[in-house]
Amino acid sequence: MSYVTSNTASDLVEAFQGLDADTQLALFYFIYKEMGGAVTPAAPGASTVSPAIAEGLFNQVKDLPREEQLNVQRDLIARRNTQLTREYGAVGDTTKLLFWYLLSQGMDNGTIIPMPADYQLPQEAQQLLDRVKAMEFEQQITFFRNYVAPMGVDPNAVEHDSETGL
Ligand code: 45D
Repeated sequence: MSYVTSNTASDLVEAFQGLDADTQLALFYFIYKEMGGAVTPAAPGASTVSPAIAEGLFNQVKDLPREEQLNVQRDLIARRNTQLTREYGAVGDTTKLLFWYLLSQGMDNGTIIPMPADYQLPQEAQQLLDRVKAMEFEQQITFFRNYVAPMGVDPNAVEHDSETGL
């Protein structure tokens, strides 16, 4: 798979990755909120997405207790080696994006732990949000793919861990 990545987009990925995991989660959710109805699973390019796989991953998270739902998302960002982060790492980038989208929708319909109502986005994250808002829709999608792609653990790229059996 290959996409054109502008320097700005990859700078931005690095800037996101420089935030702590919780701030990344919060920022990502604010982005979802900003995008509003712009994203639908029928968006162009849906051909490379596997909705059933994204949903299977999502359902695993949904079935966890609330605090665990949050921890799984932190694990993905921190690239901790777990069963779920490896399953995530094995799916295509657009499927990863759909999975995150399902999570954010789950936050809105009460099946996934919501943001604290009084949460304030830190200043440096607010600036990154403004940069994303300033991008064209297509650029945003490319950026999101590049952001979610390296999350989790690529099961083909890590040694077998005898302690966890993973
Ligand atoms: O208590 O081609 C904090 C598809 C603080 C279709 C917290 C697509 C402490 C095919 C950590 C903040 C739709 C896939 C709690 C294209 C605390 C296709 C919790 C496009 C509780 C192009 C924070 C898809 C949490 C797109 C839980 C564009 C935060 C998808 C969670 C975009 C944040 C998806 C989440 C986006 C953010 C998803 C889950 C922007 C998700 C954002």
